[in-house]
Amino acid sequence: MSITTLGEFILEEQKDFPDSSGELSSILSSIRLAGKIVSNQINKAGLAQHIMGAAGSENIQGEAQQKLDVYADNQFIKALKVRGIVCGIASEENDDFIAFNENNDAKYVVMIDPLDGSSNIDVNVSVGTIFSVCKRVSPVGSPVELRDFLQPGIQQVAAGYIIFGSSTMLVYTTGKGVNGFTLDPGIGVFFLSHPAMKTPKNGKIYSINEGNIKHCADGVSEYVRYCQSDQNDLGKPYTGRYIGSLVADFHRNLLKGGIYIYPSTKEAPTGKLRLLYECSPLAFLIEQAGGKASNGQDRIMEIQPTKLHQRVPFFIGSVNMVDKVEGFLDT
Ligand code: P6P
Repeated sequence: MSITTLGEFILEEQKDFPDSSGELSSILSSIRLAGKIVSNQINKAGLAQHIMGAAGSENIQGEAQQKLDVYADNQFIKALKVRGIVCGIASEENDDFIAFNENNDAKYVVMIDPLDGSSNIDVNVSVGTIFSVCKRVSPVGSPVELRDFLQPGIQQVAAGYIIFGSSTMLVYTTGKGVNGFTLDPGIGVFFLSHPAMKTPKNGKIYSINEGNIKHCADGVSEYVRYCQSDQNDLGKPYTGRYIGSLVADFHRNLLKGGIYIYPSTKEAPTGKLRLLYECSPLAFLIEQAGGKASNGQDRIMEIQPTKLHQRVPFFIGSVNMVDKVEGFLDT
């Protein structure tokens, strides 16, 4: 089997891009670079935390130690800005979008959650980066505008995630299927390890924070009871798996089949997860892998964003499982 690196794969795929100037490839390469840098830091987080002084103190080089999610945010912003190919970024870590005024001639914008689930780092649980790429809608040559970011998921030209787990993997799509690359930390290269990823139409894993069950729509609790009963399509209870880290739950369900649910709750009436840089990119990926993503009734990819950090209820995974829970919500 040929050993394909992420770099070779990006170049190969670039031949089919409508914009063959290589800008999209350069964006993906920037994300690859920042991903390696962040992976390196995460893998020694425990060391930093417990041996090189707790976050907030000075590290051994005498630098102020940054929290890893701020650190990750800075790395992705730097990597995307320096190549002049992105005119602005919307990040979970920043209230407003960041305009790269020196890149007004660039055609793309990036939406990113630089380190989702970062509170899990202290307990050594997998975390992840989620990213989405769109072409700007404002005139090239002018400063980036809010409307460049408020685009529905169907306008994405690329989307993906990096999972920092037992290994670091980068999984992405440009609309021609989903491919996964695993980092060999010894040589700092991502290798194609999961070509043409497809998610099973059915699964037996459901991921939801069951502590919210009493505070969400009846259809959701009815679906959870269906999963836990012997009267479901499996004839036995599904497996409940909820890591509390979206990228980790999503990645496992993508590979094995399953559903992840973050519904609207009393605490989070419009859901907890963000449309632009969590739900839309993962929806692009799951649809490309043969799955489905909705807010319980509408396709995530067709929701028109109105705010940068807009939250939506999120049902994503195996198509038959999303259909099933939508049926319970419909009643
Ligand atoms: P809860 C992490 O904060 C996150 O955004 C996702 O990664 C995760 O799935 C979810 O929130 C966990 O939220 O309310 O169940 O703790």
